[in-house]
Amino acid sequence: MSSNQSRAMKLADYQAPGFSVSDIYLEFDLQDEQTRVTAISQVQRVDSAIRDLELDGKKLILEGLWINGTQTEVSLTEQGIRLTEVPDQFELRIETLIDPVNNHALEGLYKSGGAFCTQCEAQGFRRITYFLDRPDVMARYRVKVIADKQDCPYLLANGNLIDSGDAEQGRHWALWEDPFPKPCYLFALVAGDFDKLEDQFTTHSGRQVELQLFVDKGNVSRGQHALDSLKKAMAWDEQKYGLEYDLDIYMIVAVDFFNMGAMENKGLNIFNSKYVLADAASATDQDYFNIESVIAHEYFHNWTGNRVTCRDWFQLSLKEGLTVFRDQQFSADMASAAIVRINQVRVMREHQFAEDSGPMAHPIRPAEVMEMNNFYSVTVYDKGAEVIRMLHTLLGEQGFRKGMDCYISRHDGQAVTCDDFVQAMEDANQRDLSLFRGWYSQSGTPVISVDCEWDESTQQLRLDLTQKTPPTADQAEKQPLHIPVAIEVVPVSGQGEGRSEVLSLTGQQQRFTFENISAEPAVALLTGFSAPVKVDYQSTPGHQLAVILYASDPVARWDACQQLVSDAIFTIAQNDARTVPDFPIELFAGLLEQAQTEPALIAEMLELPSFETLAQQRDRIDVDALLGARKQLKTLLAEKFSAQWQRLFIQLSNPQYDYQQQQVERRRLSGVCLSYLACTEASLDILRQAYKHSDNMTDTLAVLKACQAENLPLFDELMQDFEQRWHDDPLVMDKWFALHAGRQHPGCLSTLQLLMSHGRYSINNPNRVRSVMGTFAFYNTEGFHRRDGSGYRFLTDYLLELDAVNPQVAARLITPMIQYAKLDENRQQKIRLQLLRLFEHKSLSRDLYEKVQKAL
Ligand code: 0A1
Ligand code: ZN
Repeated sequence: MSSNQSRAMKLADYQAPGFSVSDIYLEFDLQDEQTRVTAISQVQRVDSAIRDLELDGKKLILEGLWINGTQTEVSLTEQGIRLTEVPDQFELRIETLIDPVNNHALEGLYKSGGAFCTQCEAQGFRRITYFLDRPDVMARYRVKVIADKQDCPYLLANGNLIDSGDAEQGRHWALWEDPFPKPCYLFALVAGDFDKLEDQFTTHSGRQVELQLFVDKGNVSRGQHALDSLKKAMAWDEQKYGLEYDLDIYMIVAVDFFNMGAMENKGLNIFNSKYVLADAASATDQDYFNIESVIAHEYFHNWTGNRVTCRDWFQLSLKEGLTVFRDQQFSADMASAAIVRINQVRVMREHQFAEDSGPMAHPIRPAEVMEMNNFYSVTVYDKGAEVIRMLHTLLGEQGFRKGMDCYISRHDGQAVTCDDFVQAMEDANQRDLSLFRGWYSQSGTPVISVDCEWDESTQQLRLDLTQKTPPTADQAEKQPLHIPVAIEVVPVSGQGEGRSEVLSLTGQQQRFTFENISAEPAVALLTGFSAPVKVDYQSTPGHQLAVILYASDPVARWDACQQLVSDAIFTIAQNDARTVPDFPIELFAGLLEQAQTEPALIAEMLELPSFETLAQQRDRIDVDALLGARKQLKTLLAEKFSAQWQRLFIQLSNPQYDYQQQQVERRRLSGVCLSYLACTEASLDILRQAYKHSDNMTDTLAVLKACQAENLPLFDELMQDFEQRWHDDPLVMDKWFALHAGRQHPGCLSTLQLLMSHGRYSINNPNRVRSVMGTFAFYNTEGFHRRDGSGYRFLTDYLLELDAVNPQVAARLITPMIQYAKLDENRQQKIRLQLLRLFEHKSLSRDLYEKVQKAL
């Protein structure tokens, strides 16, 4: 173990800070390799028993430290520095030097393109100055930024601009003040040259807010959608939650080098340019959707995260689960609620269930953390949002709003815990949520087994539900949870009324009885995906068909479809690809007939479940058989209905591109048609024409994806054309990289090598790395899981290189390789070999070390 790899921190060991910082003045003299940071803090002792002040710091050169004006010696600690026997109240001045240009980890202060920018969540502030780098220390900030006037005409920080001026040697400065006390993870600074889009928003109470969006020069025309999204989000939060923006200015800066999606720094959001820039030619409908959702997410953090923040990082889901839930509600209101929900269910089943069943399993409020960056996870974010959604289901729309009002008014300006949130929900609704609290401390995916019987003579329907959470890597013992199980009962004949209800499953086993069910019922369980659980229910194809046809809940209809098709795929896989059951064919015939009436939902129903979703349905999988079976069914459905796919595709053509719901739905369905058409012989001309006549990135990409998935020779031809057109546009080139990296063919490892030597590739840029290696590891199932283990070796070689540059991104990329428990013994062994190589590497980062060590 190297010095990078320290012990895990435990939630149970939390101690309130011994000191507070009421105010801090920061001065940045920005220079590429030697930026001088002066920090002057007003420090107060809050716990008289704590005599020494320990400050966090990383990769800093300490130039000097003064207590009340007297230069003072410090001792070094593992985490930073210690000041012994400090006064009860004092002014602390610290001068440090940092090196932004050589900071490729993209935490703290770094240069992205030509601009200086910061990323401080979770523990990046300690790379800027020595400080109490923890979210329960909240201070008021004043920040002076000094830089070269020509290189950095814009000097930005949190809050309001209060003064600015020129300095010597072609430099200038700006002074910013943020009136709201905040933890240091919300600090931000940007200095650079940009194009600026401006707008205004008048809040509910009549205050004018300046909106400013900064993008790379020449990109103004691609910023409008982001700005429009921001205004929608601001209006929505007022209307839905009564929450108004609180500063006079809201700034968003788009940068090309960013580890994550975006960051909610107070008044100065910093975004990965991928979640800002869009126009019809270069962005897909999905990009437009994502931009709206991420812009909203960061904006919503202003209340759920910034005004009310987290006491410690174990409480991350307090802000993230809640804010994801809020952005999901927003997206559902802006687009099609059903489709938005279906895609969230996919994320849960493909990624979160996989995390739960792997070595990194953790509750939404982890109890133990080695490297905090590893806990920005699908569990904390997406399962966290599902837990909030369950509260919403249990308390109802109004009850949830009452709870939110109580939470915000009670804790405004504080750093609090997940328990405080649940307490507010309880108090506002006079409800006992003690059993529900288990969702915060227990990891794993509960399985609900269903035994269902309808008695024609008594007209009774009996449902016996049993819940069981299998043990996870982090926890052997599991308790029953409070699970809202939404169900819909529909008559199998389609004649007569259906019935919807939310059952409260609280015990390990519980019986529910329904009276007056006069006709044979089909039961849809977990409608709307009412809880993040798996359901084990042996329904019949006939009943599944009834749900698809007659249920009112679109998610249940889609789900029944997926189940039916999954069953068929597993049957084919088991039969060694001989017989294909009839029911998917009957199902598709019906769906294709109705396709025009509800294009969006039918498109989702026609999409076969992904390999990852299928994998989560079994304890053990045979990769090759499953891939083969999925492919076989796809080809069969493509050929069987080739005339229908073709007809439908032609009917779906759109007029000129607009990001507008009806068009989006038609394009989605038309893309699905193409994906089937590409499996048929007569498709070449259609694909070529579709590529040629496309006026937007969504349709273009649909053609390329279809060709890629079927490995058509046309793929290379079109990709060359695409590259020629877009080689100067990094975000579009990411799509090109990803298409190549995801292609399943025998030469895929040499393709990867070529891609990484491409002039537009750089290991320093996380977007490029994700588009090539991320796509390969997560989605090129065939290539990554090659039987000889060469895919695993390839990833490992790369991780060793990447870890030295950007450990955060490296630790994300390793995910598919640590989730190996379902694979066959041969593949498991090959993976372990590679994990051992990593484990034995001398200077492995703490990020990778935590994951590798857990996986071994
Ligand atoms: N709070 C941000 C996500 C984020 C987290 C960590 C980062 O750097 C290590 C950057 C962004 C959000 O939820 O959007
Ligand atoms: Zn967030």
